[in-house]
Amino acid sequence: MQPINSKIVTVILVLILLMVLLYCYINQPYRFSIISAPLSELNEITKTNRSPSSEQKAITPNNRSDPTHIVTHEFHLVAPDHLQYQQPSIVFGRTDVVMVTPWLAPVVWEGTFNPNLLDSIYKLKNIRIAATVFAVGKYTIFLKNFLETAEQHFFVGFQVHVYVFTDRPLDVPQVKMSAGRQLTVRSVPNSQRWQEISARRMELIQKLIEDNLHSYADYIFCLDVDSQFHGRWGTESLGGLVGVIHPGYYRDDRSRFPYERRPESRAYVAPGEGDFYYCGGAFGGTLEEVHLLTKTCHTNFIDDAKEGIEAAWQEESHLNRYMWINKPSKVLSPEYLWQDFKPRNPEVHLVRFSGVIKNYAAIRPNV
Ligand code: UD2
Repeated sequence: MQPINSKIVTVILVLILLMVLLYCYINQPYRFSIISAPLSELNEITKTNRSPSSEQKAITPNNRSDPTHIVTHEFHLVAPDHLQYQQPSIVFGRTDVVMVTPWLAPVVWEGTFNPNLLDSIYKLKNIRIAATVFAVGKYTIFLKNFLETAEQHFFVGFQVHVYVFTDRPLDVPQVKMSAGRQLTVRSVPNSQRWQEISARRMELIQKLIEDNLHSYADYIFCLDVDSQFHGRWGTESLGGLVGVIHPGYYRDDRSRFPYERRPESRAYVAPGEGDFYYCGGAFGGTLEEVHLLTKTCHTNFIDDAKEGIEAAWQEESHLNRYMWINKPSKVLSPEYLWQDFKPRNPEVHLVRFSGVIKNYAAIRPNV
């Protein structure tokens, strides 16, 4: 009888050990993300999982005090407990616009999100936003308005680092910035062709991310300087890869989109293809996604140039080709880049950011 008893005890002990191991495995933080996320997301997990602020410690879910339990992954949205806000509905809401793409990315319109809720969620993550803006040659005249209105509307209350790329650093205006916000000026050469200035942005943004940003920002937005903010642009715009629908074409059939139509170009989009026409003047997302986008568009632009081809709308054409294949995980409606010369359409309840009216002949180095 004795050996049988000890065998039973051993089996029971092994079973208990297995159950403990299973329990630990199930409760391991990030288990699902780490196993299933692609490499770029893994980088993000590590990078954004830095020590929490005192605010984070205080409101960590389930009152856990161990900072390793704070999940900062983009797709894990933790709201502070006891936050009061209007009850959401899945049967009432805007009916005049489409709020989701066929690949189930949200399309952001005024009235489709709760700004306070989103800000509360992202405050816990202690996020940092980088923004790039190019002001080469006479385009420095747009900087003051751009920077001043960004202070009033762009990620207010969050850590923001604006990078101004210019060939005229002395012309960058002094703009008073709130706590947690800063501006860096980077020198770039001028060019005799506006097409080159516009297109070179992809390469310089790629380099900025590689050289400087990895430990300083979580998200980046790349914006045209001849623009101004009028309304909130904030946490509702965050996503992996973020595209902005161009205000000029969103009611048109795709056959009218000004995609690059020559098959020889790497920016080519064939007839009957393409989802939306996206702006070159505003795009963004996580550092990893924007790095891949800018690197791909820059490489394709250079390879086209070697074969004597320049896409119809330079980097904007390459960006449109890229986003046809690599679907944005969030799409911003034309509220996020309107044009001042265009009367507001009824579905646009709020213009948040818009291109100012400009005299191309007076400000570009070539026509
Ligand atoms: C559209 C796009 C722009 C770009 C361009 C095609 C929008 C609203 N705008 O604008 O992003 O894709 O088509 O190339 O989607 N710049 C200078 N100095 C110059 C010329 C350009 O700094 O001499 C910079 C500046 O940041 C400017 C940007 O390049 O905002 C784009 O140039 P643009 O505004 O002249 O191009 P535009 O209006 O045709």
